[in-house]
Amino acid sequence: LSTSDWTKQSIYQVLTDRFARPDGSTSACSDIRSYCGGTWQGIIKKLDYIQGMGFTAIWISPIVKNIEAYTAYGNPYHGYWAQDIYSLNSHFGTANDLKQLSSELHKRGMYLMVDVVVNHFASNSSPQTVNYGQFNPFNSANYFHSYCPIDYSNANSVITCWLGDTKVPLPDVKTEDAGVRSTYNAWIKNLVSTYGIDGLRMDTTQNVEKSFWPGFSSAAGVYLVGEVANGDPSVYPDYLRYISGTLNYPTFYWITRAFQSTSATMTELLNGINTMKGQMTTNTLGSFLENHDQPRFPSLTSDIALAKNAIAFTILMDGIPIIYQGQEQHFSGAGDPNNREPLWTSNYNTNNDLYPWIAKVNQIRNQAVYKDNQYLTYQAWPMSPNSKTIVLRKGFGGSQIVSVHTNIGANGASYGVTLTSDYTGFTANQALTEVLTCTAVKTDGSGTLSFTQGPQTKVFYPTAQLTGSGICSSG
Ligand code: ABC
Repeated sequence: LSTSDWTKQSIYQVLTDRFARPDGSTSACSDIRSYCGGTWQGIIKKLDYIQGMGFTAIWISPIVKNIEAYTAYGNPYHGYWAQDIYSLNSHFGTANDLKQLSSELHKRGMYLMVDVVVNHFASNSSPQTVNYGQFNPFNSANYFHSYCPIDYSNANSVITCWLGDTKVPLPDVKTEDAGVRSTYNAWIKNLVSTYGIDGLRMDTTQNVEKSFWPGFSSAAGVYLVGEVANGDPSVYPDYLRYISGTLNYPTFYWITRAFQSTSATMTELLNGINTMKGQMTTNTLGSFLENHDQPRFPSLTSDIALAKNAIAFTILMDGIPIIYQGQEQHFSGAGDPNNREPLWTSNYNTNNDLYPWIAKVNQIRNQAVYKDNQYLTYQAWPMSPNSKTIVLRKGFGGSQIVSVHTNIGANGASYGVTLTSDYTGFTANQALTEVLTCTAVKTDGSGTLSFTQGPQTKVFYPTAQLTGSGICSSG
């Protein structure tokens, strides 16, 4: 699937071992640092749950065979500790299971993104005693940089030194070597076609030299979203010259800080978005509020109104929304591995606060994309009518979404907001729907929109554009 086709999608991040067991059992996992039993067959059985929230794609954990060892950090249930890239991780299923997952997704018009690691392999040993013979295909020390721990103040060290630590070192592959590159390129080409993979999430993008990516991308032939784990927006424009997209880490930090507390202001988020959009096209970035590496948002605040605002903002801003499994259940695990709760303990509840909320926000974004093929090319225009509120306009006049997000929290006092037509693009006496409550509203004779803002996000959209969508019962 091409980059422009991916910009239309909405992605649900699945941690394969923690999403669903194939037998549907929901008993607790006895060791959160070991395999808990989720598989590709488990995912297949729960695709309705994912699709019911309006997602059009899933991103799954790395699929290759990992080391079989109970290390100081447990087993590689997460999939990032490769040993043999030509075999699959049998804990997750067979080749046929993975092909079936891909074809079941495609039957639904959905897409498969696979997490891929090229930067390193893993070893349950000290860095000095790695047995390179266990790796396939890079089965000797010649294929790896010699050991050094990463010094983050040194750019070359970030690329050539080893991630992990002395308990579980991650031997760093010589991705600059021509032979290694051609092996990886042939491998990814084959992997993508064998399993019908539509996109790749590239692990540790910052830890591989940039010149690796163009050749790998063209061999893969699909959209790549690179994990640039960096809060500094200034590094992104250059990455986008080498790779089709990246995760939007800077905005992740800003959204988190804007919504994690009722005493925060919107200034950093507002300025950050304006800075980024001035430097790059942000539509191919992956927007997220949570992932399996960061403390979950509800570990910072239990206020569900703040979670709802932050999630809606993530979905409606520029870029491809990515929601990490468990967000819809308001899971609150903090650091790794506590942020990797098995989802089945929720019994896949669809009648809570957040599951239908995410569904509605995805649905209105999907509708806007469907109605106007220019919707995604419009770079969202943020505006802050007061320090507690950020408004986002996305879309050209006639089919724009204007969403209003606040951090006053569940117990905050309502207040009035007025948005003029030179910002919103709404016209005089235009019929709008606030789609999260299905409330009809109208602009005044000069196109101004006035409303009372409470703790929840509001999403305004032209009522005429809802016809046929089923949203707010428009038939
Ligand atoms: C295991 C244990 C942990 C233990 C650790 C030493 O070993 O579980 O409890 O603390 C996988 C597993 C992990 C496992 C690791 C290491 O492997 O999932 O459970 O941890 O064995 C990706 C994946 C991640 C994965 C790997 C490794 C990479 O998403 O799940 O981890 O394949 C770096 C990498 C990044 C990586 C991340 C975890 O570490 O670049 O690719 N994620 C700074 C650096 C970043 C660095 C980050 C985290 O610290 O710049 O490069 O990411 O340490 C902002 C700055 C950022 C800064 C942050 C902290 O602050 O702008 O630059 O990031 O303000």
